[in-house]
Amino acid sequence: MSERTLVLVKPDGVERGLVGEVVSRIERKGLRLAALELRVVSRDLAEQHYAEHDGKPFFGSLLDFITSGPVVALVVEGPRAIPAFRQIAGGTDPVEKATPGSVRGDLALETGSNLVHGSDSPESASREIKLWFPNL
Ligand code: DAT
Ligand code: MG
Repeated sequence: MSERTLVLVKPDGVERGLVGEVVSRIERKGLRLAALELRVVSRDLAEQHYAEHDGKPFFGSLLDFITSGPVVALVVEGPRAIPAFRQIAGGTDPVEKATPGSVRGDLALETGSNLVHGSDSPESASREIKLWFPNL
């Protein structure tokens, strides 16, 4: 059964020219692109996207970071797309938690700038896809 997940190539990934790298890994895994768009992120969208982290010590710097430059937003679909992309992304901390072979494990150094976002559950995916692509 197919499912959909919301993926972001964050501002560090766009700035470093890694959009193709991330899209390539998604496609080579066998997942499909249902939407792809370069977007400037408003403070309001950033706050809604990361609402679950409101109140945490890193919330302010997280919003600053995700609004610091354009992102590429994608809807990715396929069987088990949500965990499949989380595996492609790797763990949140690119050094301690992300395995070699993952985007973060291979290409990122810091938790604050870890290149990609992927929805973490069907509920999150549904909420995030509505937020980023209300017409999809
Ligand atoms: P993930 O992006 O792996 O789903 P998350 O949802 O827990 O991780 O956190 C969202 C983002 O917030 C994460 O990609 C980077 C940042 N972040 C999380 N924990 C952090 C921390 N302890 N210090 C700084 N930034 C953090
Ligand atoms: Mg998360």
